[in-house]
Amino acid sequence: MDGIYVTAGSAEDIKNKIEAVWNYVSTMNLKQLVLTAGLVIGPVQGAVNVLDVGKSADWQVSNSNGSITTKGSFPSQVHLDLMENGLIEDPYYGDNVYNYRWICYDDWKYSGRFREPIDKDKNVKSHLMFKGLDTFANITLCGRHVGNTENMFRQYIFDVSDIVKSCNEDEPSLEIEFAAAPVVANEIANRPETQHWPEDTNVNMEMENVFYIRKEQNDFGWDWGGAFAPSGPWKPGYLVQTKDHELYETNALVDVYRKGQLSNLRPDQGQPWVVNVSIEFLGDLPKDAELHVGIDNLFDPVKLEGVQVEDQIITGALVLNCEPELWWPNQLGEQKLYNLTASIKHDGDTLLDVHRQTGFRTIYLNMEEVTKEEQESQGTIPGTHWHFEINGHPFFAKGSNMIPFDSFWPRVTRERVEYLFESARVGNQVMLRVWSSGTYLPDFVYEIADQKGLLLWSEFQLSDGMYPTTDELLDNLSEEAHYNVRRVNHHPSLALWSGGNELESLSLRHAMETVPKNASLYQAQFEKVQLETLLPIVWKNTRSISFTPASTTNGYLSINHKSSPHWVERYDNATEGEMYGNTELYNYDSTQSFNYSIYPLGRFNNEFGYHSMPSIHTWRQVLNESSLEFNSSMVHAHNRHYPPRQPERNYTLGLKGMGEMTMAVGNWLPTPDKDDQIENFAAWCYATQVFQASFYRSQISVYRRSSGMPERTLGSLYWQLEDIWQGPTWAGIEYDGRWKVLHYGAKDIYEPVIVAPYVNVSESKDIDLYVTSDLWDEAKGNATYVWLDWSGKEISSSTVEFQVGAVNSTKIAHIPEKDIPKDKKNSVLTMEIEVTGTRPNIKEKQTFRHTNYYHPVSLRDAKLKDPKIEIKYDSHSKEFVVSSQAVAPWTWLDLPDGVHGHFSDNGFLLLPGVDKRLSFSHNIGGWSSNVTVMSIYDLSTK
Ligand code: BMA
Repeated sequence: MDGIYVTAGSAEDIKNKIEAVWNYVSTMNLKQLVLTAGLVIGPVQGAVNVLDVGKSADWQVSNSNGSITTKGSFPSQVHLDLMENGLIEDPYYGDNVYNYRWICYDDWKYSGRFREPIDKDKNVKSHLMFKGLDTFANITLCGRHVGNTENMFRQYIFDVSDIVKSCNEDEPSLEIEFAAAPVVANEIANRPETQHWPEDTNVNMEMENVFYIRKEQNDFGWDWGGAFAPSGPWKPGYLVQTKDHELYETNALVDVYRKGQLSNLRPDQGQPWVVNVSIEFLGDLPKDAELHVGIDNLFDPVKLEGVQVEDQIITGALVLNCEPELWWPNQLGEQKLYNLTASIKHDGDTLLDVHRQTGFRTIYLNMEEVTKEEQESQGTIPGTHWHFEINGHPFFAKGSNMIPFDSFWPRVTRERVEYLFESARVGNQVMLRVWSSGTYLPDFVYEIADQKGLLLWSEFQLSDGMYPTTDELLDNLSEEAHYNVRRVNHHPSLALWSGGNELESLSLRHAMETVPKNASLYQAQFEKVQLETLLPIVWKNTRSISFTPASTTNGYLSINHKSSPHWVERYDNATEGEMYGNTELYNYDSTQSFNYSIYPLGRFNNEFGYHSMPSIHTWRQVLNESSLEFNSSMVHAHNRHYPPRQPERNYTLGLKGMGEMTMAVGNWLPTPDKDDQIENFAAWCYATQVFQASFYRSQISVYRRSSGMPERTLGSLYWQLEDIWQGPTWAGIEYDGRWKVLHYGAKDIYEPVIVAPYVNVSESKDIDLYVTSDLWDEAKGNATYVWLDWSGKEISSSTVEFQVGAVNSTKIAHIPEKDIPKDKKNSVLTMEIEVTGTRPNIKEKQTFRHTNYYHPVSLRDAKLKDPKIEIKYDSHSKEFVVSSQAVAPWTWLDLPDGVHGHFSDNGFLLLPGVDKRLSFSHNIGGWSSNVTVMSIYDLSTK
């Protein structure tokens, strides 16, 4: 072969394609590789003339009174441009969240001039296509009004043919004026006709009324991030010019499903696959145009029959007569992806090629009734299920909830998301919930999830509130839903469409309970949005993805695809003795954190958590040394739990949240008391993280064990995977990717087969040991559990053999309280299992190991010994080696400032006499000698 020719569209697209070519080329045994690049700006689809408005003009940003004018970028947001040009510091630094609040209360104008003339030929049709404008934009081209936008989640397309043809400017001007979103939201809220709900139905964070507008809700503040309410062209924009039969793709749906499949109904795995393709386009489609579809390595392009054309959408489907390799999520098999090309053809000419990478899988949210057979064979409590099934297999969904990666989306890079998702993947996570509100994720994020096997439970961007049911808002919402449902449907990682966050379990319930006489009105409003607006859009556009009206629900009473009502929601319509739906837990009374009776038992736990501090290294990114104190006002300024609910400066708002962390440490761990302020601060950060990790591990152990209990729990998604900024939050991964103790702790307790201790303190002090397995076949193993004193001396030891069923748990030992060593303060129970089993979709047997431990009194009260931990770096094996002289709980290797990567393990129990060897995920630099190590013993000097 002497050449590879690649055509690409956006910069992102070009980058992806270059990566793909590079991957391909690197598989070839080449002696020499000559790269030549011809960059063609303009015609990227057929001969269509496409100008990327960001790159074709020099942009300026100015505020409403013209006192600020600076260079702009596109895509971008005002804060980023001001920062780039040195007019402001990083908005995350110190208390800039308050200092820069003026930015979001001003109106901003982005103006640019196309450097080259645009085609004014009378036969040319011109459209401005904006992939995302945040949020209230007034667009002017060549001095003439183009249109307005009011939804950051939608793509807007404007026909500007007439404006372009009559434009007399040599360098045509494009101006986009963004109105201050918080001002607009308040103005809408104050209109006489605006709907309102009982107080506290809608969660107002720092700024109010965000639920009246279609903008990312956490832009107005949330309990883990500041309110910046940015504005600007946050996604690219294009000027698209077509003539004759030239076509340009504006969106495309690819739906892969089993023949006969419908959303929310169990797919029949015996049916052949169907591929449905539906392309939205600009341009005039010739009457007898054809739609062809091919999939690389599966079948050559074939012409589809029965193709339909409606408005600017062409749709056709194909039943496959071959069995492709399936796509499986992380831990459950391989992530096989296929490249699909759909072409619109006419007279033998290709008018448009559409490329999508997709995969073959069914993902089904099972909310069906628990059958008699399931009740009898598994002892499952009657009622309804609430779990996912992949390619016909129920599985335990291990994972977490995701929040936006940054308050400023344009600075989110592919590398950052790749690192984050790789952390989730190696953290043994299978599913991430794309929490609303947030935004709909960009395609590249789904792409990374496809590759890493992370299922993305996705949501419509509605959160913690009731929403207006005016035609205006519902139309706007419908457009947004239609666009996004179709845009991301081809990704095999897409797992669900949920109507939004806590809408039913919190907001609707609150409204109905607060003003009972309006209960049926509120219920009707909820159903208008969820069941009459969003559900039909999902069901009409995709057969492969299930819908649920809210993140936490009791499921449906009935569903019906053929006639209305399509969905009858169960709400609280319960039969005694039955169990339904999914659950959440937030309890900040840390005295109760390890009392299982507060843990909700249900079919799936989709949110639970407690906040902790980020590390001192992360704090250093935004605070000066004098503010590195647990209760400094600057630390408080970054603590949004609980949010101020007013936009003014508030340096004491963190008090309650800080107090909760202080009490949690005080209840369970030695209180840090170092003389040195910085050391003490670092110790506090670590201590809050240890409490957080131990609370989550306790809950995850219980929820996972419940896969083998009558509740048959099949999911645990903790709150939250990652941070949006540097602050005390529920995250397991800090803003720059640094793993907290939680992420290591979750990785361990999300291993496929685990052993864990269970003490139901509300009942007795007896200890039960259980093994829980996610494997899809029965596995066999043996366990050793040993009582030690804290110096590491053995008190007693036992072994046991066991079998554990598929996606199930089994009790392997019961230790009555009388068998716990007398000196409870000086004893720790360690347990270790070795299990032989097979991973799903892998035939070879494998050995799974897991260790865990239990101490009968808290670490605060335990008689810990000085472990005198030592750390060495072995440059031959590229491993860190730690050893101790006593049992060291939560041994923590601390990476210096700025180092990117993670250890193979961390936050573990270190036993004396053992050289624990740890590898590192990335290259190890000169910093290896700056890694420090500590454990709980080191918290207190007394
Ligand atoms: C739940 C979530 C989020 C919130 C988190 C922590 O309510 O859905 O809205 O950030 O708890 O409070």
